[in-house]
Amino acid sequence: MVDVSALGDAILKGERAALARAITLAESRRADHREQARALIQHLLPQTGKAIRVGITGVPGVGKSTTIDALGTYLTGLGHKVAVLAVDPSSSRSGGSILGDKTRMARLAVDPKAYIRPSPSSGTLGGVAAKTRETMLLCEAAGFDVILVETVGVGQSETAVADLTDFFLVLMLPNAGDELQGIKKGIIELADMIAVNKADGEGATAARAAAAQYQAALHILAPTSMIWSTPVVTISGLTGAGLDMLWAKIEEHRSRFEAKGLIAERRRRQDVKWMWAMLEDRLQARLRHDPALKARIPALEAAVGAGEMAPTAAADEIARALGL
Ligand SMILES: Nc1nc2c(ncn2[C@@H]2O[C@H](COP(=O)(O)OP(=O)(O)O)[C@@H](O)[C@H]2O)c(=O)[nH]1
Ligand SMILES: [Mg+2]
Repeated sequence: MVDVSALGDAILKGERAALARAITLAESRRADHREQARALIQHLLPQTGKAIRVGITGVPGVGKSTTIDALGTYLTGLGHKVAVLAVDPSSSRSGGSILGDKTRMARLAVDPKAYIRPSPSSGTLGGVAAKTRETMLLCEAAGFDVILVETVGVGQSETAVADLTDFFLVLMLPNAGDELQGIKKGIIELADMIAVNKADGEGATAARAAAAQYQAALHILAPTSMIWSTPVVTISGLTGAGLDMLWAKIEEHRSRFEAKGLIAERRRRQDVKWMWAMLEDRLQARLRHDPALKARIPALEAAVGAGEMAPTAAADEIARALGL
């Protein structure tokens, strides 16, 4: 049994081992561990929420890890404490997470002011994102004031990460011709900023051309906001060029939105979404794991499928079994 208040105090003091232990509890498959993690997070809740939460996405190879390493190092140099988390719903299948190779984050991995945590490996995107959200809160309690959440463009993971963060950064490759084809309208709408990476050496000219094209595409696709129009910048994660400008933009967004209370509003909206997402996850888990239901559902499904039972009647029976 974990002493929640002792563990909480150790986290608030910034003890790494305590933070790692708490995150392990939150990620555990055991219900009693997760219950303890929840109690701990509830206990620490007043000390959370003070970080800038930034989501970062882009196709594999665009340079997310390289950029996070450079950006994170730049930020710890400014005195920030930086936590790097990941949402990678494929990690349980592939056996490795997108943060698995710390070689791409060689500087940050040994930086005492940074903390890198790979994606939890669990079945559902909802489950992975919920755990990452708890990890984020624990990192905030431990004093990390910048949270970078990396995700790859698979399924709905971008939406999940946008729902975790205050600012959503989309990295793009310079060869815009192909890339523009691949732009999903939804991603552009989620983006608070687009950064064309690899704007160095031979790639610099192509990156600038791509940025101009994305800028034009944004005029057509992006929703207009009174206080923010999605900037398009060029960066090099490799050389670090443009990362100071990129961070300045993120801070500008932060101060503009904060002044109007819009960061707090975005987070409250996210919290309500999370409440429902977690409830749906638990209902789904009940549906899948309740022994009586598990035994009964195939027969109900078959009966409805064969036209022998009305869908309403079957839904009623399942709802009754769930106590609804
Ligand atoms: N020239 C150049 N190469 C880069 C840059 N950023 C990343 N790369 C290279 O692109 C490849 C993929 O980078 P990585 O950070 O692993 O991409 P990720 O899959 O998005 O995390 C690696 O070979 C990097 O060295 C950059 O800014 N400029
Ligand atoms: Mg990577």
